[in-house]
Amino acid sequence: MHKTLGWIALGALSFCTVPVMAQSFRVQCPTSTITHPSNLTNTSAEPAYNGPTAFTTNAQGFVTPSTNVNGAIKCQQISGGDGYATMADGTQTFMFSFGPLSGLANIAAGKTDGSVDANAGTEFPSVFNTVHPGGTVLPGDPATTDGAVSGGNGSYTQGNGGSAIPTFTYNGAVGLVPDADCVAGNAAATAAGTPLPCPNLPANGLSGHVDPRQIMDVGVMNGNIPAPLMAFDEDDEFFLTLTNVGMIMRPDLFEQHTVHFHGYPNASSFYDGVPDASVAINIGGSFTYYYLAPDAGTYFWHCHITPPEHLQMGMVGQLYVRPRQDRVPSGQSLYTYLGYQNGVGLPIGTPPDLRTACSPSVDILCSATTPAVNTGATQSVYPATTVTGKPHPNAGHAYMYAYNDGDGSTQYDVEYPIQMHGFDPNFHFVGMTFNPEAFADMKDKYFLLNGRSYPDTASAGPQLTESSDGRVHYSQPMPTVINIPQGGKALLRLVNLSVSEYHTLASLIRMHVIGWNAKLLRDQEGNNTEYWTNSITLGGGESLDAILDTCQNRVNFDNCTGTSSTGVAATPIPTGTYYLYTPNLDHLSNDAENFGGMMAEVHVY
Ligand SMILES: [Cu+2]
Repeated sequence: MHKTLGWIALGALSFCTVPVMAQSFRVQCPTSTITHPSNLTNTSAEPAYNGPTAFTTNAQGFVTPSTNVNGAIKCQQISGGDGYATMADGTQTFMFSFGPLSGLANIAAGKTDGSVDANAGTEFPSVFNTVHPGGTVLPGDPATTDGAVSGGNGSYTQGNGGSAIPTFTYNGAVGLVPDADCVAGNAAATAAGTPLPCPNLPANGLSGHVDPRQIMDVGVMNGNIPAPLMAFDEDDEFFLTLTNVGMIMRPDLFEQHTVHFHGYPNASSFYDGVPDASVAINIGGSFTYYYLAPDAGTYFWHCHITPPEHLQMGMVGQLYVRPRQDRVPSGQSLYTYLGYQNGVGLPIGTPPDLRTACSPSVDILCSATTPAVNTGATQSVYPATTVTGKPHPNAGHAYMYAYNDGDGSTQYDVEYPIQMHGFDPNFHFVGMTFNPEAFADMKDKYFLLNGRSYPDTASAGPQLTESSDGRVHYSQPMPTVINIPQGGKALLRLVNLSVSEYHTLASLIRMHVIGWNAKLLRDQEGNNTEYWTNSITLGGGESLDAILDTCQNRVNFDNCTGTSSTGVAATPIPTGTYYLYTPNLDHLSNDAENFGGMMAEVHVY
């Protein structure tokens, strides 16, 4: 009797449990949200900043924007899994790693450095939500390898200087396809006059449904170091889909992965990526993280599963938010237009924006206080040529800044995200070969800038690695060749993501340090606390913004002309190759080679 009851109870339980739901890959990139309603703004373009967003309370009692919607929607898809990278001594190293699943053509084209369109895999919905054209260029392999187009895996060159790298243009979400079942079901129901099985399906059939075959074709062994760059703008909403494709070299492991935006003002702690406090992503599943972008600055991100292991193995990436000040209309005052000064200045008659009306008397947590002095700096566009007649790489583009400085002090001509990093090849070897890994024994032997050591840092374009699947992958897409037009300024967005080491970088061109840990260096009185130095040192988990200024005795923030009050003329430094390098000599090596390591070329042209 007792036994029978038990079986009945078990049977009842089995009715109560939810059906076994297979995990599946999905992707999410809305074209309209409450914050960015498509009837009020083009969500696929960054609008000029014309004052703070005005809000109204809708019929349901929610606060919604009514006019002046700022920012846009950005989307990105990444894989979590494994892969290989090539070190400067020729060694191929196994990694646990993230790889790109959007913006692949941009990344292959080298749009990961100082260019204004260096958005890498971060895309507007209009780009992200496009279906691969298919045809002869199949959606899988060509996106990350040259095998399927060039007809073989033997013909490729390191860097993008060779002709063997195929041309492809697809920057959308890998795997995104119309939901065929829903499309067919709706068509049949419409013909039969019965209720639609998928009533909310858009006309194009896209509902976040993906073809898992395409995801796996591209995502497996797709590892990049650094992990995919994420770059978006203050006021944006960011939808980031992580797709865990598993680690094909470690079938014994069922590692989850997460995305943790380090030091970032998250929309919700649910998206923080700390697995014991929020959610982690299993193999075979996708998850879309959601972020707002309230504060400009240089951040970074990493996986938060067993951090010493997954970070050491390569799951570390770069992240930055461009400031609202970039979008001030040309000719307007940087000091007044953003609504600093509690409503004085700015778009006529509008109240200050509470995010940027940074009055120390009312808000001591604001990220960029109003400058103490109105320098009269105004927004403009980069000229066609520099003072020495060199073509400006961003000619015609609006001036860009690291922060909402109000005085132009963080303006730059080109920007380079640089990850300072290193790893222990022994740890990576045992990570591939099923041996127990001793965290305490970690000792870095390779020292990297953006996943490469010298001389590989100096080769332009993405670097490729042939992995154990016999295919060629873009393993290290970001070069660290810093090209500065003579008299101009390069913003270095520096982060140290090493698990085990402090790192120091030195430069003969003075570094103007203007931000630290995603905060403008300025006191509460509005005085700049920036400084000039020839070397910076960061611990693991720190970021720093330094401007390499190729103008000596600079007077004007936006060109290398003029004379100081003491009669010293601003003068561009000579053209030539300079170096950004570590003065720690044991970090100027590639494992057993006693040269290489953490060094990059700075080309002043
Ligand atoms: Cu991980």
